[in-house]
Amino acid sequence: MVCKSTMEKTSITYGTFDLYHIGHIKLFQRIKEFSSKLIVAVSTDEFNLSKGKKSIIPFENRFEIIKNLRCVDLVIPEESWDQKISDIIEYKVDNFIMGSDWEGKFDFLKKYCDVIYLPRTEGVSTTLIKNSISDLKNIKVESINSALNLLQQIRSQLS
Ligand code: C2G
Repeated sequence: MVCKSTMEKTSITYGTFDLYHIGHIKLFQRIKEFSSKLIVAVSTDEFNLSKGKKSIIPFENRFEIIKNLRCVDLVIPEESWDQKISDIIEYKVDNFIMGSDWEGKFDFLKKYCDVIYLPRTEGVSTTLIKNSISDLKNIKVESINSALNLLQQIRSQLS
């Protein structure tokens, strides 16, 4: 069997990549350190619903963002849990790579290619970003309410 050098290897990774952040780019950059080709499968909105996820950024935009990254060579839609084996065969994938929150979940793919879990980037996630946005919204609502109360107090003192 001809042993490919690192830089001739094709890697694939899957994800939603909603509210694209540094954790996603660091994953892609680390994958490209040992692969010449990076394929990214972006979860469609319909597939996300089956994952119990609703992304803020629609699929078309998430797909376009990832497609325009210098470190990404090909982007494909992820429409089901079951497409990984056929993707690995179709694209002659050497490495299936995911962040460590998926540790062990895709070991069944070891029959088809190397399976690698890379440490997640700590301190950032789409969920954390969503929570920060809703916190900001709440603070804004609270401050508007307190301003209205103050105005009403002033009005009642003036009348
Ligand atoms: N990730 C990371 N560091 C973070 C956040 C995410 O390394 N701080 C990685 C995750 O481990 C995953 C990838 O980025 O490998 C995409 O994460 P999500 O967009 O949350 O994707 P997910 O919902 O996990 O979908 O079939 C696999 C699924 O589609 C994965």
